This record gives sequence, structure tokens and C-alpha cells, in this order.
Amino acid sequence: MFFAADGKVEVTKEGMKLCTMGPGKVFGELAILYNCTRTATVRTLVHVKLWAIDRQCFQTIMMRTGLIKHSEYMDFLKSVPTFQGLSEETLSKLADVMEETHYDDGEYIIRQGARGDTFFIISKGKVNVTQEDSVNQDNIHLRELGRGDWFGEQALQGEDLRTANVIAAEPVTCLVIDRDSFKHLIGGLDDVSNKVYEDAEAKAKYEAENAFFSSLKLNDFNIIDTLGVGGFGRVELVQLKNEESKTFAMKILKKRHIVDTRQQEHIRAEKHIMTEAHSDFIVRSEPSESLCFM
Ligand code: 6J7
Repeated sequence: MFFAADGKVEVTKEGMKLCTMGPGKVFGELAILYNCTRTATVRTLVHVKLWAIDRQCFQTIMMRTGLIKHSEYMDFLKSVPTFQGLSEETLSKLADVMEETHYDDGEYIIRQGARGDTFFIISKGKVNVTQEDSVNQDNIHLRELGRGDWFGEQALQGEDLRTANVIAAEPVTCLVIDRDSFKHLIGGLDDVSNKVYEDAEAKAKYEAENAFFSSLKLNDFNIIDTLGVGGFGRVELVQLKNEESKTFAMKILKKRHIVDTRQQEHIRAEKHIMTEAHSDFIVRSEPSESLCFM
């Protein structure tokens, strides 16, 4: 295998020029790696200075580097609480299959909605996990992860789709494991298979809803029809003026009447129970002042 120190070489295959290469480039590794005959011809264009490594030396270096990496990965995996219950044999298999990948600051490691086949363990740097809110499509920050944290298990368990974005917050190195190895070596771990994010997701959803609904004013709605009339007021079918597909049942109460009949506590309790229900059919957020004081 050769390392170009100075000069210029030309690479051709079956008479066709493939490229030219200058100082700093490496060539001739394929025949050693795959134990095959040379796959292309490399010819000097000018006076060239090269460094050469023979097959045996190359293989020894590769083996040593591989062994060093393997032992580094083993030490790292042992330091991650989730993997501490794994046997030496399993850890060693994991260390064998892991691929090191690097990401720049701001780069998407995972995109929500994409298909996913890999599991990630962070060995260096920090990432942000965000999720697109279904109401107004804003990205909500869920958490920050760092060295020793892992992610990407969701798409490997249920549907193949990524459920959140993971974005490098600085230069990041991850150890990546493919779906099959994940299934055989990690997927059965309690920490991984029982990981639940509901709280963060519910919180994020609530915050997004809150931001959306608290900005609305009574004037933003059209009343379409009356759904019902009760002792304390009425329920109207309303729609957003600027997004007509968004319709709601809006309960309208007269404050004067509530105060006169001393129903304040009752009304507060009703709102509290509705909020606690965590139903997709109930708006949980605080209404804006103008909606409160209508
Ligand atoms: Br870390 C993390 N926190 C969350 C969260 O609160 N909700 C969701 N849905 N995912 C979260 N994640 C990780 C989890 O490992 O982000 C990954 C995105 O790809 C997800 O797995 P994934 O859906 O395969």
C-alpha cells in the first residue's frame, strides 16, 4: 500500500482515466484488504515520492489498531450503566460490530419520520433531542444527551420510523449498532426495551398546545352552530378563522351568573378534571386573557 508524499499519480482502469492524486493520498489498499489482484493501474505523472507498506506490515498494523479499538470500546461499554449487566462475551461481540461515526455541530444524526435501522451510543460530545409538534409543526426541545447516553431504540422496536430528531450540539462521535446486532445483543435489556418517554412527549405536546391556544382571541373563531344549551351557558361549535379545518366545542359561561350562584369552585373543579383527563379531545392549555374574560 502506498502513501503519496510528493508529486502526482494518475489512476486508470481498462484504459479509462479514473482520477489523479497528489500528496497525502493513499492507494493500493484494496488488494491487501480483499486479498485480490490490483483493481486499477497507478502511473506517475511527474517525479513522485511515496511511502510504501508491505502486506504483512499493513495487516499487523490493522490488527493492532483493531485490537486497541476493541479494548477501548469494551472499557467504554463497561462504563455505561445500561450495559453493565451484559456478559464479557456479549460486550465483546458488541465491540466487534460497532461502527464509529462522526457528526459536525448542528448535523442531524436522526430525523423524525425517517426509517431507522441503527442504534447509537454517544462516546463523545452532546446532542439535542427535539420533536415536531403535531399542532403547529414547531420543534420542541425534549432533552440533551451526552457521553454514555444512547438513543434510536424506538424505531428498532415498533414501527421502523424515527420518533424524534437527534441533532449534534457540538462535534459528536457515536458508536453505531445495526438492527440485527441490536436485536440479538441489546434489545432484550430492561432499560432499553422498557424505555418510556411519555412524560417528556406529553409535556412537549402540552407546551406546544399552550403556546398555540394562549395566543388565540375570541375574535379568532367563527361560531358555526350551537351544540347545546345548559343551566349555566351554552356550547358552540366554533372554527378557527384562519384554519377552518380546526373546529372545537367551546363552552361559554356568563361570569356574572357563576358568581351570583356561587359556582366558582365547581367551575374550577370541572376545568381541573378536564385537564387531568389527558384526552386528545380536550384542550388542556390555559386560555388567553381575552377568552377567559369573555
Ligand atoms: Br433520548 C429521547 N427522548 C425522547 C423522547 O422524549 N421521545 C421520543 N419519542 N424519543 C426520544 N428519544 C430518542 C429515542 O431513542 O430519540 C430517538 C429518535 O429515534 C428515539 O428513538 P427513535 O425513534 O428510533
